[in-house]
Amino acid sequence: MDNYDTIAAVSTPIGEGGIGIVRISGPEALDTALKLFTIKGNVAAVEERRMYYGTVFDPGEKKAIDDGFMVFMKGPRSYTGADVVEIHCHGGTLVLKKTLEAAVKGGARMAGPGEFTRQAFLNGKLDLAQAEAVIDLIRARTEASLQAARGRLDGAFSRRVGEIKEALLDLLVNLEAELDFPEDEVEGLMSEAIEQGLAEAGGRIERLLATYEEGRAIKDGVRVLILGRPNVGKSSLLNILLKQERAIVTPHPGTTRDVIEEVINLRGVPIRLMDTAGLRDTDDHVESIGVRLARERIETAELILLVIDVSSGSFDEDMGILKSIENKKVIVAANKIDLVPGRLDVEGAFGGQKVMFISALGSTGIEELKDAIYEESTGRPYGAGLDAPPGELVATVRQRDALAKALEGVWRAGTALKEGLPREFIATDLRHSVDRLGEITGETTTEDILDRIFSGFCIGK
Ligand SMILES: Nc1nc2c(ncn2[C@@H]2O[C@H](COP(=O)(O)OP(=O)(O)O)[C@@H](O)[C@H]2O)c(=O)[nH]1
Ligand SMILES: [Mg+2]
Repeated sequence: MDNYDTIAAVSTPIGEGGIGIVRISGPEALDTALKLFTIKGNVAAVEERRMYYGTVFDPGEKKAIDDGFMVFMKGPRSYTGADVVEIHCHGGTLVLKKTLEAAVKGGARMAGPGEFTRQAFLNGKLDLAQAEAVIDLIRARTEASLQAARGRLDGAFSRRVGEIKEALLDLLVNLEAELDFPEDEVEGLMSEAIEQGLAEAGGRIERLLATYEEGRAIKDGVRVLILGRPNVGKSSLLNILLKQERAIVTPHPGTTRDVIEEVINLRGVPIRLMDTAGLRDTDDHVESIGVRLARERIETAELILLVIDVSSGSFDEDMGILKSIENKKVIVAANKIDLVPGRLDVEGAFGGQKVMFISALGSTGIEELKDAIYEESTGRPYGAGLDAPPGELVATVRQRDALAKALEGVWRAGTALKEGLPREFIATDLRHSVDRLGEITGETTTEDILDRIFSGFCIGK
């Protein structure tokens, strides 16, 4: 992939639409576009940021494909930072395919996944964390996800990382000054200041790292599995959380057989809810497949709502299920409290588990249950207020890992300082941390990392 290529792709989704757009970007963008687009009327020279009406045609066959508009955005004032032309035609699959082919005949190369955004990154229009946010914005399912992605795209998270990096660089400068003038009387004072600086920077990285669970939950959503014995009210709970009659509810055990999946917006977090067949040994062939499917989902679920029926008298079977999901995050949803007077000691029976009392039928305790799901999903109580604006939350594993490595470097530097190791050691550790922070925004990065990030994009982005 060469940043000086002129690339082209369909930037609107595949399928029928009122309008479809072919985007061309690179040094030859305008020349290429003019090979497949004739502007109507007398135009001496194409001005930037102006829509021109005209005909799209195939430069080989000289046959018209469609009519439409073209707009030229001269680099660096464009999305990619290079010259960009967008051709707006009708949003037909064949129209767009032929227009793209015409662009290729005109000299452009077909763009790879995310290559426009990659050009934008290479041309310094976006840093790497911002580039990652582009795809998050496109995929955002809830208002909170959108706000978070928008903030990251505006550079909120990158600025936060940049500030910490600057602080570490200052320390590094001080250290290096000291290396040049190793006079004893300055040393004591300097050490103290550096120690303080390290502790402060470490604390800032730690606080940022602590936002990961919430940032990730808001961005990617959380997979929540509803599990339990037959007839405890799993499907009723699904329906009430969805606010619609999605799963069939009957007094007969074994009603739900398939896994039913729906996404809800729970306090801003996209939650993928899965209702399952009740776990029990059964001779019914279809039901037993349902039970197997339910068990298979346990692996990938991030949170399990174990529904129990408080009116059932014995929790032995429920305890058995709980045992089989020992290593998972679990909320016990103690259902049907409308049927029992007073509070049962469910917490005692399920020692150590978070228990929420609800009535799916009476719609009691549902808001509290939602708060609990939010808290378990994000690691923070709902409504406690974010530590940082949504755009500053750590959102990807890549960002989290880089921060964790940067933190290690700061810790190592601190230890080296306390142990009186040579200043060079401390400087090396600090430089390591600075580089890891630089990776987040892409100042220090490799082709490999870029390939991995942009391969997750669609073609045309
Ligand atoms: N009294 C009462 N009945 C409930 C409650 N939740 C569910 N039920 C009833 O329990 C039966 C089984 O419910 P269902 O949701 O199909 O359970 P599932 O087999 O776990 O999916 C139905 O008759 C529901 O109306 C509740 O909170 N209180
Ligand atoms: Mg059911």
